[in-house]
Amino acid sequence: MLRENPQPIHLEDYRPPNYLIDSANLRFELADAQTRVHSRLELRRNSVPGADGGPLRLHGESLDLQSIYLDGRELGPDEYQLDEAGLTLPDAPASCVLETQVLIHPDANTALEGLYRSGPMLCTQCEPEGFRRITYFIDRPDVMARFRTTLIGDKVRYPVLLANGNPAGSEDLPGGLHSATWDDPFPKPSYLFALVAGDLQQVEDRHTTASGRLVKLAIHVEPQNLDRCAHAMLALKNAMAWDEREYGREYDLDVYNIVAVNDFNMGAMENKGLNIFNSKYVLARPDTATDTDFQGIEGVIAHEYFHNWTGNRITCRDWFQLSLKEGFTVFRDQEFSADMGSRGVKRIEDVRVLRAHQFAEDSGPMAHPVRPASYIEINNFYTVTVYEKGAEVVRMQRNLLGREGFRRATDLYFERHDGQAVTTDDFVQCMADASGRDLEQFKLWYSQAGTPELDLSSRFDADTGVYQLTIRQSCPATPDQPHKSAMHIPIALALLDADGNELPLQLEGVNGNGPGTLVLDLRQPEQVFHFTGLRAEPVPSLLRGLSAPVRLKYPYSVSQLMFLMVHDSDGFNRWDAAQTLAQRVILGMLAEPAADRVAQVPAGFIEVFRRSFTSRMDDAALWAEVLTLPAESYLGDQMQQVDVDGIHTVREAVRESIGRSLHAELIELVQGSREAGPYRPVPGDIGRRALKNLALGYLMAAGSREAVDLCLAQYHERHNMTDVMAALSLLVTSDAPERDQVLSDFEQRWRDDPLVLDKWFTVQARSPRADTLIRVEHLMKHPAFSIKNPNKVRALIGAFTAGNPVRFHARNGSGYQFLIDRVLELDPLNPQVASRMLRQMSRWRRYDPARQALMQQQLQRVLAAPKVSKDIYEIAARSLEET
Ligand code: B3K
Ligand code: ZN
Repeated sequence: MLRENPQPIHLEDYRPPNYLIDSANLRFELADAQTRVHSRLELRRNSVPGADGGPLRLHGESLDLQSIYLDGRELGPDEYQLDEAGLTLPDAPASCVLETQVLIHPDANTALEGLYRSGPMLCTQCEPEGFRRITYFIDRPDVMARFRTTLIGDKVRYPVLLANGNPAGSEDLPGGLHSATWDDPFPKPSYLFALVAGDLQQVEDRHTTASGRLVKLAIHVEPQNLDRCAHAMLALKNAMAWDEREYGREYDLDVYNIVAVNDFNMGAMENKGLNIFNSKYVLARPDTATDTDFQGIEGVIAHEYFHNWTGNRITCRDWFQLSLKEGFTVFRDQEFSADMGSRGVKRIEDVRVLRAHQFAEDSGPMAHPVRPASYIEINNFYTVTVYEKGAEVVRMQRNLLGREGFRRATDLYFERHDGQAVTTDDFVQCMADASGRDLEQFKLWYSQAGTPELDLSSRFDADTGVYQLTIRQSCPATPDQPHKSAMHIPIALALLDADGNELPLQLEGVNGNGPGTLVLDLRQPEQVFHFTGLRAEPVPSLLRGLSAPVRLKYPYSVSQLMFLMVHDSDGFNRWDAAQTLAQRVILGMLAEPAADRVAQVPAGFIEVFRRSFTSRMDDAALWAEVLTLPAESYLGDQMQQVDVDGIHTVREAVRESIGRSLHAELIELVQGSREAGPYRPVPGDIGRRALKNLALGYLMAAGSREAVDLCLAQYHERHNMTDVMAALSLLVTSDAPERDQVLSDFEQRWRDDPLVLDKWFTVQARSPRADTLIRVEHLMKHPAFSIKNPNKVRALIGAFTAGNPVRFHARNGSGYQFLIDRVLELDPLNPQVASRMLRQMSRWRRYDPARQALMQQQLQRVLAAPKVSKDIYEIAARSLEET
């Protein structure tokens, strides 16, 4: 907590560490209230150029130092200096052994960083800078040590004792204690350290790697959850096989342990050989988890597994390079999920997140490059830009190099940098060296913030058969970057004939382009491309699969959009055309006087929906995406000034209109898609359920009693949680007299199940009904709610502030006040979660003057509060900075 304004740390100030740690020998005497940590570090002065020659400095925070020995001799208080951030030894020799003993207090640790208690277990979270809350250490990722860890604890309280690496012995000790030792042969940074101790049971399996190594896999959970691990285990095995096949990467230890905990600040953590997971991303049974949950588990299990190579074997030199591991690993998990399920739909889901959250971040006060240049609190930079835009930047390199070229480049990366802590430049260098391509200009994607905009125009000359495409690029200013340079942007496109066939592409000056997709290299602010040999004017299918994270403007006509929506051979672009069309309809209506709006849903638009709902059921999942209207927050983002209420009203009117006009077709679709047979989270079934529940949503929007009955039937049938939640959330937002009854039925049924009850909190917090805030405040007093549990905070408070624009932005400012009250309440307990919640206010300049004033006032409260964390200070200060 702060006394004066904290100062930023800059990438340009990076210096190599002046000491390295070769080995770390740790011994934990575990107890919930107080744990004693013995540490023995072998240190040596770093001789690389640039490392400064200053004294040995170790990080340490909130540690109660008991003793300190240097090369076997106990140091007196005048031989070292202690401050609130660490320990300095002015006279340490060039090579030495440092032994310390500290006391730490897991039970009192509400920040969930370092060693803390979650229900029946002790566990850790060290990334990025949590290890310094466990013991004194040089806690930065470019200091990689070999760790050996011994855990000692009560046999009954902590029957299971886990740490990184391979098991290296265990024994019974007097006094009801036992111990286990773990040895990790791979040098690693301290952020990858982990331990878990508790009363857990495990689901076991095994995997034999391509080269024949047998790996024991185990998922450790509280006993009541043993029947919810099968999906996570399957995902892990699939991920292991996929990484061997797609990247030639094998697992390298004898065991792979996963532990599910209920109190966790984010999704999961890739600690070497001992992943710790938010239980939300492990536990699933058909009656407790939705299709989205099943897919989330598959993706996150894979993500953490993939980190073993992209993050652990090769790690980041410093935290500015975070996207080196996160961007690449997100790209890898996206591709894995695409291979396991429906590729087109996966891309749509990923782009939806990118556009809704990353584009928004990139155009607001928190905009930063994929490789940030400075930060106050690094925890604030685990962002959609570092993760999702970072993944897009890797994807573009794959697009530029092609599949095989990219594989050669990643092979080179793994070979060249194994065991090292490196930078994003090192990564791009491997891409360039393996392919012979010049990627210097491409590197701007890492250092330049903001979403580039492409302005396209075309001209067809019927006489010569030449189609001319002009592309202009620009990028809006972002904080600290008023002027932008032209980027290297891969643009995938196809030209379609009147039947939707891809035409042969002959790009002037380039040989050998066949039919299909061509990737253009845009490097200049403006470039003109000529396609020759065309008989008629084609319809361009542009930026296929979103080949670059940019905004695209092209003057499509409504009929061209309708054509692409149905005929584009690129499924992603079919969806994109539908989104553009829906956006035009909704924003067009919004521009009309309010009184005339409802009647104006264009008939043609409804017709497209009718045809789509009734004709194209071959790829239901894709059609469910195509027929979903853009989200309110995304629509708001397209406006000069967000009209919160207008968007909600018009979007609902369009939904109502679809529901009313297509009543018969939708009823038929819903009735024809009833569940038969056991639940399976496979693409075909997921798609069918998605389309059915979308149809049900349109029917409910039209207020039909038949729809209410269908929802009630689906809810009470309880075939699977996807259908139950779809029905429940529709009923909750409706005026159906049964709504409270259904809500309390759900509550009774699941009152002892924290993950399922989170869903119950969320549906209520998201309801656009007028009394939602009152309900949310009331729910905060529910016995199952706790502000100390991040999942509960996200499920209730986060769902309201981030998932309910029309109520959060209530004209009287009550939503803003509620959020800041919660942020200030949370900050002393858990600054990371408080800071995440606060981000919702950062884009206050996008709203009307009255709302701006209210939000500004609330943000000021954060800066005026007597003691706040660096985390929330940085968000509030940046949000309020003059532009
Ligand atoms: N690497 C962790 C994130 C740690 C976040 C710390 N605030 C999870 C992941 O990306 O896999
Ligand atoms: Zn990650």
